[in-house]
Amino acid sequence: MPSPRPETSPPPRTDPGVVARLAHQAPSRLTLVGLRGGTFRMGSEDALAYPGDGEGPVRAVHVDPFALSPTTVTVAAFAAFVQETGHRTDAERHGSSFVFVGLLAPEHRESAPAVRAAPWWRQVAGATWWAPEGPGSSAEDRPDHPVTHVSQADALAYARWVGARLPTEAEWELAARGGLDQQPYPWGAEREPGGRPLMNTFSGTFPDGPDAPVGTVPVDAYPANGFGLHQMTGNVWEWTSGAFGAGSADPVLRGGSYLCHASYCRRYRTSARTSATADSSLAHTGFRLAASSRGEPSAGGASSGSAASSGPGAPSSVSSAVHPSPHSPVS
Ligand SMILES: [Ca+2]
Repeated sequence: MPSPRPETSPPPRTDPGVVARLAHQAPSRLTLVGLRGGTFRMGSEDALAYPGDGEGPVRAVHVDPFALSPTTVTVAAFAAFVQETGHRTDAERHGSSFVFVGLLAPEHRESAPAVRAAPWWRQVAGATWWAPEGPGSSAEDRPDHPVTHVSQADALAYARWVGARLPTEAEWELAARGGLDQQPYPWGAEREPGGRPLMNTFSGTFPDGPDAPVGTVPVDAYPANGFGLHQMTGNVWEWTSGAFGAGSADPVLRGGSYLCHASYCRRYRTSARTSATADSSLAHTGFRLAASSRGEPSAGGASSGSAASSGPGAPSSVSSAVHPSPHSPVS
């Protein structure tokens, strides 16, 4: 993952019209899927795993009951948050964010500096959640795509606003597995059963020869896993509240993205992990929300505070939208 960028300027200003039009399309309620938790086998030591990422060893981990959003937070939902709070993201404050070179118009490819260790990443001045490929681009054509160019700090701010939180790493993995034990994909052992892609990853030759469109897709574009959760792998990396460990306190990201490809980064698996600094913003990183089933969320509770009094498009509450689930993870 690219590291934080030097300061660039000037920071772009959000277009209130764009934000308002996107916010208008936000869901009126926050939906979470209740999960029973339990003990599951976390991590992987199989042939696909990256031991250096700390995927192993496989260990039994207990997770208390919790709830998770079935999709990542959308552009429209994030717009509702910005409209209500005026939140400015880290990318907006820094004045730039990182974008995959293949998504950029030719003139931007020339002007945006490449990341040395990963030259397909370009640091694009003015790339933000509402202008994902920089000036001249707009997220207005993708309200139902995952919001991107959001740091962990931005994700936490959104989560607080709705009275939720980010999932722990163990919660995320239990959820991703969808009730299956020790399978690399949320649906099982095969990456593309019958040759059918079940997640949004890079198809073709990475990075210059894609044979399919590259970039985000709507958050529910592929079938849900056994717990009713969409795209736990692929589409965008997802912030968790966990720390990477092994000497790094940086937050863990899970699930892989539309840039994952078997040739260099097979991190589109249930146990795969990576990290980035908490203020990093990237074109392939978003988040989903979690809440504990009892005793949480603490800040303002589930149905009080700013979330409940928010305007159109804002989630009404967490607890009233959380529904009990018959799902139970493997023992
Ligand atoms: Ca994902």
